Amino acid sequence: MIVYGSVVSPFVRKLLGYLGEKGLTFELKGVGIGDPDPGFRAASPLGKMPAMDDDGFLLADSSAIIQYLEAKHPEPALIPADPQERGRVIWWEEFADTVFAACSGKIFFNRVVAPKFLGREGDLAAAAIAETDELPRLLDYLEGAIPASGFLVGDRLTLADLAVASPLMNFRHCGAGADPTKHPKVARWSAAILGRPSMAPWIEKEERMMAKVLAG
Ligand SMILES: N[C@@H](CCC(=O)N[C@@H](CS)C(=O)NCC(=O)O)C(=O)O
Repeated sequence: MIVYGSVVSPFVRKLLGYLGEKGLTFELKGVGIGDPDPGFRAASPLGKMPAMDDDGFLLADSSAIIQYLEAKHPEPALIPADPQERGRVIWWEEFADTVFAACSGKIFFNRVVAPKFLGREGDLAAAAIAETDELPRLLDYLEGAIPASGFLVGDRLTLADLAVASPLMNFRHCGAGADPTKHPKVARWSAAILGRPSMAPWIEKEERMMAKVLAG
């Protein structure tokens, strides 16, 4: 299986963690925004990452790919069969992929992607508003919702944890990660999820890359 994407995308990071937890082997083919790579363009009609080529079966969108893989490889289940748990996992994935990723995108895109990858100025006012007005209430919500089990749904890892922890890396790259004094549960829970063997090697790679990008 080939996965197209960049390790700094929250949607790609979610998928990489998922693949690691499933124990599936794949090759990550690095592509950037607007990448002309023909394999990527064929797999991703809108040119968005991630996209996948599974032995000729092409699919884009992290959620679509994960639903496909979960049906193909049901064990270990990262989307629970229990109706209530399944509903809550999908709620968290939706939260992560919409409001949370959008907020991280406003900060990460305008402070990092635009100036460092696309060679143009970012909208720093939009980034500042996202950091001061939007992010605190999203983190407050998460802080109040993390159960004692240490997992967002039930008592074991699900897609919910991978999806919601992923954008926190983008906040962290911009110095806006969870502050342990204000959001101690978020800080502890996200460190545990992002430190899992399925995620940690990708995070290390991404941090090395970001250190070079931010220094340049
Ligand atoms: N819902 C999609 C979102 C994918 C997405 O927006 N990816 C961004 C990178 S974080 C992208 O490829 N943007 C390029 C563009 O919009 O042209 C998913 O879950 O995969």
